[in-house]
Amino acid sequence: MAALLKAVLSASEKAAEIARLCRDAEPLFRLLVAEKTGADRNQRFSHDFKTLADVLIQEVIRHDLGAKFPELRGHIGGEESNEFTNANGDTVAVRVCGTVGETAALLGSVLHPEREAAELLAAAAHREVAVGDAALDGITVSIAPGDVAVWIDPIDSTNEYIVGREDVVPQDGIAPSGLCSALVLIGAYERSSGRPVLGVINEPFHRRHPQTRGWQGRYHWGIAYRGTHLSSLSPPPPPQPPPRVVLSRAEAQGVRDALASLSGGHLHFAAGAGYKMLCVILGHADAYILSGGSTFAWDACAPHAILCALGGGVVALRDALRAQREGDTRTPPQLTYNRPAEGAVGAERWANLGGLVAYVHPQHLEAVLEALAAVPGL
Ligand code: 2IP
Ligand code: CA
Ligand code: CA
Repeated sequence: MAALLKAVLSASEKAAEIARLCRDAEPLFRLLVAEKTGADRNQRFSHDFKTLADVLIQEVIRHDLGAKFPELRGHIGGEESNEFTNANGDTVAVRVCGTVGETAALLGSVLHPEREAAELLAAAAHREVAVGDAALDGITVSIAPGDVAVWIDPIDSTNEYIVGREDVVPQDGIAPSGLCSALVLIGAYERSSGRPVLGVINEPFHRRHPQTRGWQGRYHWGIAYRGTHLSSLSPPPPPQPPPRVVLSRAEAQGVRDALASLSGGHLHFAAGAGYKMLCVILGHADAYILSGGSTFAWDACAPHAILCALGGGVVALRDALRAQREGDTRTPPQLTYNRPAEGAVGAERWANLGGLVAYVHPQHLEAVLEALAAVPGL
């Protein structure tokens, strides 16, 4: 009875289709290009449009999950607010309406005069997307929707999505940038404990079909719920030292240097917080380390659930280092997703302020923490 998993996978597939549509359908792509070239007159409009793609995807996921599981309504959060100011200065709350015509009219009021774009998006929002995945049939774990809440990042790595480079060559399986790092992330966490329990990562731009040249996506999932650990991915092979690490290009020099010594001088850099966690999930890297607070609950929840399903996890870097300095030898606590940061406002309430380490093997987490112990400022 993997009803929740099936619903989240279907929602992620629909989200991926909308993400591909916005790149492939001419009237929609024009708006993305307008964002890139930044022609003055279009700038505000295209910025709004870009946000609209994100907002609409989030609203579609929220709508579809809430329709299937009324217990989830009011417990589905995400990166985007659904409030939009159109070119006339009117505020519009973007949502999926009862009919495709109503949704098209609502989107039309945001995208005016781009009616065709509004109609394309509305049709995609109302399309039935079912996941025919035989691997799901044997899953018996049942997660009560009333016990969980959901975080959505409708498009992670928006910059790469807009720029849309397809020619970036992966190094050791890790693409340093490019469209493939744009991902849909949907994670569920237990309301009472805040622990991640179910995660889906959808890669809308996994590869071009060799013949048709159309985009082919793929998804990965994991469940770590009350002692049950299941994933679409095979368990990782035993750990091999030294850990291979992946970092943001924004990472500070002290952290880079310490990790370079740890990993034999070879660091990987990639765009997208979700993509870097995916690299760990897929075994292309052993750890993703971020020293700053530039990720949020919606970036980490879905990958974290998959990492837990594989025996790994995500911890707050600064808390883990502090515990280590105080001589605490226990495994550091995992990130949780149900409590906002005290005193913060807006998105910052949900920032992972203490940075993070994502890993599969606890031995690699230990090695990373040891390597970073003496970095000034951490
Ligand atoms: C971003 C995105 C960025 C990432 C940042 C996230 O989310 O994943 O790529 O920075 O932390 O918050 P970096 O690439 O340096 O890791 P979004 O694209 O959804 O804003
Ligand atoms: Ca993000
Ligand atoms: Ca995003």
